[in-house]
Amino acid sequence: MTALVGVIMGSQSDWDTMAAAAETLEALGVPYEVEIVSAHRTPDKLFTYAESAQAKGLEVIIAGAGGAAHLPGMTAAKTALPVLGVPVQSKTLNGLDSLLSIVQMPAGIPVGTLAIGKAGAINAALLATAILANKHPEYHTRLAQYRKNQTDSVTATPAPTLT
Ligand code: RP5
Repeated sequence: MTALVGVIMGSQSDWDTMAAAAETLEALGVPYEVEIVSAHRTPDKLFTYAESAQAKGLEVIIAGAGGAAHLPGMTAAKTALPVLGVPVQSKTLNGLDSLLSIVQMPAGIPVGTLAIGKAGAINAALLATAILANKHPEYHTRLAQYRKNQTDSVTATPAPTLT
């Protein structure tokens, strides 16, 4: 099945975080592809990826990066597709560097920026699916089921022995 969501990341070291986005898309039955695309180490690949994304059928791109996290912004600069940015939690500055690098885009080139780390990766996948649902209504149903499962999994008390 043709991928609708492209999940890209700046480095192999981002996979631990970005796998959460892939797993969430998997759970929702959204076709996706995964690739390492670095704004700094493979800049030409980034341009090619972003420029060809729409033509090959992608409808949303999730881009995760850490530190000087230029991948989401540069991807957004080279495609009109919606780009969701996930700030990866960096070792040195705990992801604040990643967050600020991604969120502070100049007016005119938007990146939808999520929370730092796995929560952001999961929410990027959910938001990507909600964007897809505007065109593919079956994803509305899957998102509703996801939320129902989540609600059902919340226990009434913090420990089974408490009532
Ligand atoms: C960024 O630099 C990547 O997104 C990654 O989060 C960070 C560190 O990369 P590695 O040195 O671990 O490959 O480009």
